[in-house]
This record gives sequence, structure tokens and C-alpha cells, in this order.
Amino acid sequence: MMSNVEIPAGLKELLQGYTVEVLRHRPPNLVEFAVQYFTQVLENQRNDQRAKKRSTKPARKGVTFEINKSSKDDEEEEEEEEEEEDTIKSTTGKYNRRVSVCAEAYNPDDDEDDDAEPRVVHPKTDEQRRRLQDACRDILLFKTLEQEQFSEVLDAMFEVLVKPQEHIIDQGDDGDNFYVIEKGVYDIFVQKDGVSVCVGKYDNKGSFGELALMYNTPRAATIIATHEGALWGLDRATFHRLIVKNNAKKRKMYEAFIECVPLLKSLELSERMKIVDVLGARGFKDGQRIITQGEEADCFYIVESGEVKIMIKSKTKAGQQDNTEVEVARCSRGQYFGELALVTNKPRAASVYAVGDTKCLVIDIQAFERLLGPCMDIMKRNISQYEDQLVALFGSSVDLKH
Ligand code: 1OR
Ligand code: 1OR
Repeated sequence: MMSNVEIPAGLKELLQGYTVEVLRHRPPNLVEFAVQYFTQVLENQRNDQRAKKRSTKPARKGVTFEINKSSKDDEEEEEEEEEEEDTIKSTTGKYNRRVSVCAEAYNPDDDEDDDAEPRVVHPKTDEQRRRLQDACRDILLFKTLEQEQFSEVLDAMFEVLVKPQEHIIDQGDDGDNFYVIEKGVYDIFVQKDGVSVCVGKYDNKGSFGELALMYNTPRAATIIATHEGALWGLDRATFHRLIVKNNAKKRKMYEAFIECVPLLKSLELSERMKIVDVLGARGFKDGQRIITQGEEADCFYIVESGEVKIMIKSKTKAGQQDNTEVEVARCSRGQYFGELALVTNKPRAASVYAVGDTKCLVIDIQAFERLLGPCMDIMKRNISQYEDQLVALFGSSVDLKH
């Protein structure tokens, strides 16, 4: 009988909290919002528990993979023996790939006791480390990591040399590693109606293979090396422990801001969160150039704080470009820029400079194409306005979209 049912402690507060957030945010999808909200509550609860546990637990020792063992001196061997229980063998490269089907759901807090997970370290020469650092400098997924987490990522990465025509990733497979490109060109193929279509390429920079690891989905594309190349791999477990965990923090940090970006209003909440998962944040000093007119484009920007000015090189009467730049527009918090070259597949149409210290959220071209399709109409409408302005300024008719 209902009258005998005891209401569990905390239920009322839990539902009240959810109701208050619904009234505050007015989400379009209550169920989706409930999943997000209660995931957050659970996360907070676990963080509290972990914090309590940590305060009563001794610090964990780092763990080393056993590659290069033969070259180590006796002293290190002794140390290794001490750590034997924690030590695991390296599983680098595509030859040791997991083959089992992974059934974990996307939940950054699944690994209840993070501290129990061994830390992966692949020893590197100074020269390797320098090359790795160069390759990772502009990787967006690493841009919001704390210094400590970033070092752990670098420690865990391992070099993968690839041959022409080698399949680094096959669509439909389980995800094993995330890859950062050091060098080489890699074609991206996606199956459309049973036919494999080349939808883009990575040209000596960037990264791929994050989606299957983030969302526990099969690989969404096939990646093939066109030449000899070099990659740096990051294993699934370390990716989870550092990047996916960091994404939970990123969602918290950027959710409110992303909700207010007018361009993204037409997206579902889950689609906006997927943007947050892959974006990077970059700071620029007053006067620093963010985009250079005429260069090839590989990313898209949203101003988080500060301001940017858009400058176009003016033309002489003979229609030739001189080097004087004219300011044509400014963008501030919530506004975007850098979409034009991605939409038109042309070089950057203008240069963009920071006005005062400025922070931008950055999305790479692949994520832009994958996630911002629904916003394309708005962007194209705005591009038509650039065309009108251009005509007013330079007096000739232009079509920036084609
Ligand atoms: P992954 O783990 O699914 C394949 O393994 C990787 O290819 C994927 O992560 C991305 O890092 C990368 N759609 C899906 N994945 C893509 C795409 C893409 N491009 C690169 N990857 N699209 C192409 C956008 C230019 C959308 C195609 C419809
Ligand atoms: P992009 O990828 O070409 C430069 O890199 C960016 O500046 C461009 O994308 C737009 O996002 C941004 N004409 C061209 N680009 C503009 C303009 C613009 N305004 C902003 N951008 N015009 C100004 C219209 C108010 C027309 C110039 C006369």
C-alpha cells in the first residue's frame, strides 16, 4: 500500500534540484536534460567520496612499462622489482590491438577508483620527446589539460611509423588508440551507401581516433596513410583516464557559455556537448594575429572573452592587392569567425587580430564539418552579408560562397 511506502532520504531534494534546474534552463528535451543533470549529481557525489578517500590514503607510485628493459641498469632493475606488482607490459601499436567488443557506456566516472589504475610510461629519447612535443603543441584535445595531466599524456604516448597505404583505422572496428600526427598525409574515408568515399584528409598535422574512445562507438571512419608517415599513439585506458575525465570538467566549464552562442542555438543539447568535447581553448595577447589572410584554413573560432578585429587587405584601383589592411568588422563574446574558408574551401579571406587579451574556443575542420552542418544555413546567410559589405567597400560583385 502506498501509505506504507517510506520515501527514501534525499529523494525530495534530488527531484527539487532537478526541477529548479529545468525552470532555470528551460531545456527542449527534459529526458536528455535529466540524464545530464543526474550524471552531474553522481559525479559530484563520487568526487566527494574520492576526496574523502584520498585524505586517508598514501600517495600512489608511478608505474613503468617494461620496454627497453635490457638497457636498464641494475639500480633501475631493483626499483622495478619493487614495483613488480604494479608493472604491466606495453601494448603498443596496432599489432596488439584489442579485439573484444567493448560494452562500456560513455561515463567518465566508470573507473571508480582511479588511483588503482597503473600509469603508462613509454620511455623516450630526448630527441623523440622533442618531436612528440612539437607534434602535440596544437592538439586541441590537449589544450585544456592541466600541465600535470599533459605530461602524463606525453609519457604514455608511443611512436608509430606507418607505410604508404597502411590502414591506421578501419571504420567499424573497436577503438584502441588515439593518434597525433607527426608527419604524413592521411586520407579520411567514410562509407556512404556501401561505397567508401574520401571526405577529407589530414596534411602533416592534427589528430584522429578520439570518437570511438570518447563515446564507446565503432570507428566512424577509415584512415589511410598516403605516404610514409609518423604518428604518436595514446592507448585507450590512458585516453579515458586523462582526456575523457577532463571532458567532464570541460562540459561543466563551457556548458553555460556554449548555451549562449547564438550560432549554436539550433543544435540539440547533446550536439552542443559534443562540440564541447572536442574543442580546445586558446589565449591571444593584444595585437596577436589569429588568422592570416591567404593562408590555408584548418579551424574555426568562437570568441569566449575579449574581442577580435577582422582586417582585409585593400585593393588598388587596378584591382591589385596592396598591403594596407582595412578593419571591416569586430567579433566579441559568443560570436564566431573563420568559418568562411572552411565553407568555401578557399584561403582565409581576411586576417584576424586580438584586441586586448582574448580567449577563443577552437574547433578543427573535421569536427566543424561533422558537427556544425545544422548551423550551415545561418553561416551562409551571414556570408551573403559579407558579400554585400565587400561590394560596398570595393565596388565589385563577389560570390564568397563559391
Ligand atoms: P574514430 O575513433 O571514430 C575514425 O575513428 C576517426 O576519423 C574519428 O574517430 C575521427 O577522429 C576521424 N566523421 C567521423 N570521423 C571522422 C571524420 C568524419 N573525419 C575525421 N574523422 N567526417 C568527416 C569530416 C571531414 C564526417 C563524415 C560524414
Ligand atoms: P575566413 O575563414 O575567411 C577570416 O577567415 C574570417 O574573417 C572569415 O572567415 C570570416 O569569419 C571573418 N569578409 C570576409 N571575412 C569576414 C568578414 C568580411 N567579416 C568577418 N569575416 N566582411 C565584413 C562584413 C561585415 C566583408 C569585407 C568587406
